[in-house]
Amino acid sequence: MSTLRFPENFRWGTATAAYQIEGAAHEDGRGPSIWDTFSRTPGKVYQGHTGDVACDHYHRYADDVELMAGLGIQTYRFSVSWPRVQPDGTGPVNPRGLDFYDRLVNALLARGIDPMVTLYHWDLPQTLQDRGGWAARETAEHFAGYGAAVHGRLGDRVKSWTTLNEPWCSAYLGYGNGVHAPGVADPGAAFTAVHHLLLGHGLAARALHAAGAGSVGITLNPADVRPADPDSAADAAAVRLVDRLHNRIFLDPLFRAAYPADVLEHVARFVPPTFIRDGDENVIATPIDLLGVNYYAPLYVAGKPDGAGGGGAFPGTDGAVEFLSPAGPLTDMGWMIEPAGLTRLLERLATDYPGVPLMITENGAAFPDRAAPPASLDQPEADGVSGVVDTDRIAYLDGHLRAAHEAIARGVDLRGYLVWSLLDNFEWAEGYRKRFGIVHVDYLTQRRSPKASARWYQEVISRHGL
Ligand code: PNW
Repeated sequence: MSTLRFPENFRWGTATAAYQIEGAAHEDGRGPSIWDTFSRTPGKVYQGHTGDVACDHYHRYADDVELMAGLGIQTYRFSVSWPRVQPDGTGPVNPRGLDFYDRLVNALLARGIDPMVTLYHWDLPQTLQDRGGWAARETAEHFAGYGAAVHGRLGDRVKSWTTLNEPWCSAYLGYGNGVHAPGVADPGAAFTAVHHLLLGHGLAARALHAAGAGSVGITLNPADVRPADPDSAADAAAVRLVDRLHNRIFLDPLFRAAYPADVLEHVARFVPPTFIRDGDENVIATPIDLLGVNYYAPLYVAGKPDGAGGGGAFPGTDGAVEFLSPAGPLTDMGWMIEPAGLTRLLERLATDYPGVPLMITENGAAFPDRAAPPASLDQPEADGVSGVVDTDRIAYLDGHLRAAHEAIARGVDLRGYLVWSLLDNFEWAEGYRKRFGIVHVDYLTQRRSPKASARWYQEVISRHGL
């Protein structure tokens, strides 16, 4: 008997992203993306790993859909590769690229799995980067055109649309500290990119709604920012600064149609905010149907009035803020495990930005493979089990689902939960060495084997609770 049941319409699923799983980087007319360029640049990605082959999902999508169906997955969140659909990011559409997503969507629907399309999960066409990327305003306009083209092909079957995944990462890691593609390290470019990403979201949301899209949303990675010392005024100031640059710079224009004055002041220290034009904020605030929340870990910060802080990915926090080293048991990414942060974050979003339903569009953990103890002689290993007994991942997912349930109990309108990720995959700058999958991938053979967590999740779904 389950003790924690979820609301009737609550959806269970998994998530992936195009560059992390598809491979087939040179097939069927796909153009290069900034991640192709970045991963080929020596020193940018662990051991020079690239997404050239990845999980070969482009050729194995049918098996992957069967795998999901077997696990009882209800919603599958995947992203469309912009340079597959529009090799130069603008201009002619490549029908063979769209054909792939057409096949994938049909396979999902045939197995009763709801497709949830993300239009942009970081693989910007290289041609657009050569013209300035997200630091250039025209990219926002091209994005809306691309989104309309994808909807034109899939919109008769796909009801659920997400414009961007984690613009925080695109802007701050891509243009601020250069840890992600395109590898630019320029504070002004980072803030300009924030605005053009949001503008692109708003223009695409309008285009999708005008074309009759069922549900349109955006996925953010808002942070649960905590003070190192709850009694310290300096730490409280650091929380406000990080909250401003991590959360409110995205959430306020999206849901209140205006950048906060303190955000604008901060941005103006690096770049004149003339790239924000009259009317932009209204475009960005185009009403949406869903806010996707990706949550992995909280952020603990301390204020350093003496300027001795280490700073972080945010331009202008250098010196003033110390990002604390995570404490307690950590995941393989070195990230903290604190499910209560998810409850706090969901409650805060529901309170400060009411009226938009929430969905956890990513939650999960990287852990190194741990093999099962050798099967005893009278108990052979169950069929189709990888031998990876990831009790650490099960504990992580279980804890965060309880935290999500707690948020629902406190009144948060939470519509579903998607595990990151279905498969072990290309973990960006970390390459293939970090494994987030509930299904193990052997990259030599491309063999997929469900881990213990996949079986556990299958049961959670069938019980509709814990
Ligand atoms: C998210 N950080 O990325 C992405 O949406 C996924 O593609 C990714 O695989 C997953 O989380 C796990 O990392 C992030 O450095 C990558 O703060 C890096 C950071 C945050 C999110």
